[in-house]
Amino acid sequence: MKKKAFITGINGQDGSYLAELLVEKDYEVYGIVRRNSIAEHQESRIDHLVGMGVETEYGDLLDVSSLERMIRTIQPDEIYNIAAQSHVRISMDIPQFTVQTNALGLLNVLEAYKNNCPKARFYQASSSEMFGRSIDEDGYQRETTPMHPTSPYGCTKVFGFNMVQHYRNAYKLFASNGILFNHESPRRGFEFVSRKITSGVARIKKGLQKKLKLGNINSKRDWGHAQDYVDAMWLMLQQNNPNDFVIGTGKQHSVENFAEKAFAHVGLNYKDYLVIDKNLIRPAEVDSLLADYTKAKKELKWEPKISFEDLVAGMVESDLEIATNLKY
Ligand code: G4F
Repeated sequence: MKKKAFITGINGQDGSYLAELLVEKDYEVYGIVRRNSIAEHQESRIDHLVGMGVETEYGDLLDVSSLERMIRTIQPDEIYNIAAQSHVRISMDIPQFTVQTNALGLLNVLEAYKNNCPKARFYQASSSEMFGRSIDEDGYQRETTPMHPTSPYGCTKVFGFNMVQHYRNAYKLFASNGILFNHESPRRGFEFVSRKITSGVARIKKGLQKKLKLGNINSKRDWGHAQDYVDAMWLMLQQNNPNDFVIGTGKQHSVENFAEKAFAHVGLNYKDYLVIDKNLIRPAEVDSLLADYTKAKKELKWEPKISFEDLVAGMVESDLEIATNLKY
């Protein structure tokens, strides 16, 4: 019999790559999509999976009855909770919505899981944002690094992380946390810095934009490719026991370096186009994220395959194609 997976956030960057991976592995894939009054492009990342064993329904992490009904009727073997208000800066503007969606929403999914299919395996999208400014002496963050979140988003992710551990321990559920560091792709939302840069570079190259406005270009991130990271999510649920894993590349670049590489890819000097906009600087910032993914490497046999250079180049190329077809 085919395995069944239930994904919240299936139409996002990670959800769409994960759905592709699971289709490839011959799963039946089910997902919920939040209804939006502007229906266009809602499912653009997963359009190509229609008719390939992927089914979606309208739902919401805050709509307990539909969550319960879907999980009860589908009886999934694996549940991936990826949906969230995932933008750190925006979580400072809409903290209550962020807490309801990310914290109470996760709790709703956990409860639906515990009450309706406790034999399933559960993945929670935890985040390196949980560490905040906390760094081990050697400059890395790992599973044992203390968590001191510096944003409402980070706080909700710490809540979710602890809840998953609590449900695992109290109810003996197979529930695991993936502590994922920043991961990007051509499917990344335009409001995150990587995509803002690569779409800006493409538009500037095509004469559609003159300047690129950014906030803090000194912060450093450990950027990987989302496609590599969904492999790690799946691997976590194939282990003998539930556990928590840091997923990253172990390499770090500044925002400035990302911009430099992206502009250089199209033969431009970033210094000629970059403008610092003080309004884009966050009230609180995470300066440095760098993953020690030794545990994942050892236990999951997972390693990132796509380099930073290929990630940036691939995103710029994809955005050049979009800019050429004027699909903005
Ligand atoms: O791309 P960002 O918005 O990602 P951020 O805040 O690191 O969060 C991402 O990674 C987390 C993992 O640690 C996830 F949990 C989270 O869901 C999300 O995927 O910003 C990256 C850096 C920040 O330091 C920010 O201040 O870029 C800086 N930045 C500078 N100018 C900007 C901009 N960020 C954005 N979004 N827009 C700018 O104009």
